[in-house]
Amino acid sequence: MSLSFFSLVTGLYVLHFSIALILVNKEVPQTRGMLYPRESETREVRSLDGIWNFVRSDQANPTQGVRDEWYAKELSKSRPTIPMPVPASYNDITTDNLRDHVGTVWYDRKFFVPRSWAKDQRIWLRFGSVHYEAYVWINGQKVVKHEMGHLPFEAEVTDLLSYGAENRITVMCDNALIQTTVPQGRITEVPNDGGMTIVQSYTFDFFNYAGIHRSVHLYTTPRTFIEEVEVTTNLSKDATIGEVFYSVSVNGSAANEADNVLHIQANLYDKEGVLVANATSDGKLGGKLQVNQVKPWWPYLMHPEPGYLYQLEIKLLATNDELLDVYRLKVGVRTLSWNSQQFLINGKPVYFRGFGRHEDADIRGKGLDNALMVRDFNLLKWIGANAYRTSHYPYSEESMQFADEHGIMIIDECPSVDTENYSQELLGKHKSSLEQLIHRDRNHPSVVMWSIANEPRTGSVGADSYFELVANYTRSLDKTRPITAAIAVPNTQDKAGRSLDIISFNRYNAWYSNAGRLDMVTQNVIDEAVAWNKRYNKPIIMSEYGADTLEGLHMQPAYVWSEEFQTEVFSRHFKAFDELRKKGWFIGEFVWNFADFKTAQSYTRVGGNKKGVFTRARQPKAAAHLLRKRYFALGRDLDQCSFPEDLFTYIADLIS
Ligand code: GCB
Repeated sequence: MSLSFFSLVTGLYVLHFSIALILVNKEVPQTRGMLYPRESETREVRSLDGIWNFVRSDQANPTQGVRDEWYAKELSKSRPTIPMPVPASYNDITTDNLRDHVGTVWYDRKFFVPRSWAKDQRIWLRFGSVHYEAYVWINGQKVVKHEMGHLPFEAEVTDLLSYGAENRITVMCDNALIQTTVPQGRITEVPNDGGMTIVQSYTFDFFNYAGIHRSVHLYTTPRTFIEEVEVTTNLSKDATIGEVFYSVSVNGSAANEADNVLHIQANLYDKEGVLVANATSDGKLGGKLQVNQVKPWWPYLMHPEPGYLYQLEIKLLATNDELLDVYRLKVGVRTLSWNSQQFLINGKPVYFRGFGRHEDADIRGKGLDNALMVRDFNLLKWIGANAYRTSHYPYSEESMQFADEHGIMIIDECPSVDTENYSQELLGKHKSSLEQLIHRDRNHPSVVMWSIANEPRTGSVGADSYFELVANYTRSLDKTRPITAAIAVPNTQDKAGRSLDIISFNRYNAWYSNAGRLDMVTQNVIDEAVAWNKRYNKPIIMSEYGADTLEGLHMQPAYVWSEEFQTEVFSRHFKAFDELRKKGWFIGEFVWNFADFKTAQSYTRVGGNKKGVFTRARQPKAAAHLLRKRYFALGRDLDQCSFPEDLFTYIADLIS
């Protein structure tokens, strides 16, 4: 085994305390491939989801499984295993304290590879995400190592598989967070009743769920295949003609043969399956499709037909027009633009009304759950939201596709949260997290902004150059979307805002400041937003506000933690937002949080963070009904949407 394959675990959890004053802009590794696995006439996809076998390492001995080569045979030969669902966080599945385990855990399962797959093609193993660091073996042979949760990774396994036979996949997952992981944490050794123990701490306010969080797939490609597709779009001034620019990269031997000039046949179909544009590329494998009478992609409630998607079919052809590979993806045609006052979609100013959210649920933790995802989108639409921020890490690819379909705008956040102790190593990983995120999500029309951090310590030493480097790097990867960060330090101390395009700020008036004082919300919100705008002359979003609320607790007059209090806190913010909207540069309001979610144990959290407008079981609290009225009222005021019939409950016939 190479040393680099085991860098984190063999190095143990070294504590880094470097405060670098000089940060250098070094290259970071670039992601290749990783198109979402889709079947086509040239590709097959197989899921490896299901019940896997699971072993936790001894906390005091996280590297034992590596030294003893547990991957060389079935895990059950080394240790007793327990069943573990994939995808899911492992933390809340058992009845013992697996929840608080720190360090490595192991998974394995067997699977069959059909004999037909041995034909002239390539096989890829792809993980939607494993948190935090993953090491993967097939039949005892190392395949891939990946650091960073919430992001996909893959590797070719063609030569490692047995065809027409049983195979074994083994995964070691390490949840340890240190000062140079993204997000950061600390590992300490402290005394307990049994001697000494390892403790994981972190400053961010959500539980550090871990495990194989998203689906695991095997998929096939031809020997020479479409490895990358990048799409950008444009609209004519009168929004009647759309342009879809595509650029394709190919992997495989035929791509390198001088006498074989590969080309692309690109076909664009509308929702009814009618071909609306087609083009044949030159040898550069890129080109443009022109769509007359285009139906642009619009956000929910901004247009009667939101989330309109075309299907782009990419066919890779050899010189003799032999079909080598086919890949299809959905495309929304829209433009984004921004200036010092506004953010516009298809030339129309946008006012964001939405949420900060979490991928979080009882039992499955951060594991992909289609039922939950569909329920959440139903609630988003019920409440009239048009946007959310993927606080505080990238969400599942399936949810990004869903947002495209439903016209929900996404502020796409990388996993950097509470960023501090700026170091060269951290900078490299932070940039890499953005590179992986942009690579994964760049073709989604729903993604309208990149968020490069949540509540970074932007007042501290080094923040200035650190965030300049991170923002410039993000811009170098994608110039079509603006960059923001959700900032919580006072604007007088902030050193990052100058590097952003849009300023987002988080503040908890009447909660963390002046708890209970409903008379100290409206003016404070107005003053702070004005101060941010004055300092940077950029559009401003309030990206978090709210109050913890225990469902069923009622107190009149309003008292902290009651449903009445959350409702009142929201209402006082609405007043501020309406004042701010008149100023022209205030472009959005985001409640914290969509639903209650789990956190680390602390005396400030009763069963987790309760700032949800919905409970963890996705039922509305009283404030949800108020918020719904506001979001639809804004929709009607700004974009002439109609009201749902049940928005107002009948009280009395006031005409008679
Ligand atoms: C914040 C954080 C968020 C927390 C929230 C809270 O500012 O961005 O992650 O959950 O406050 O409720 O404390």
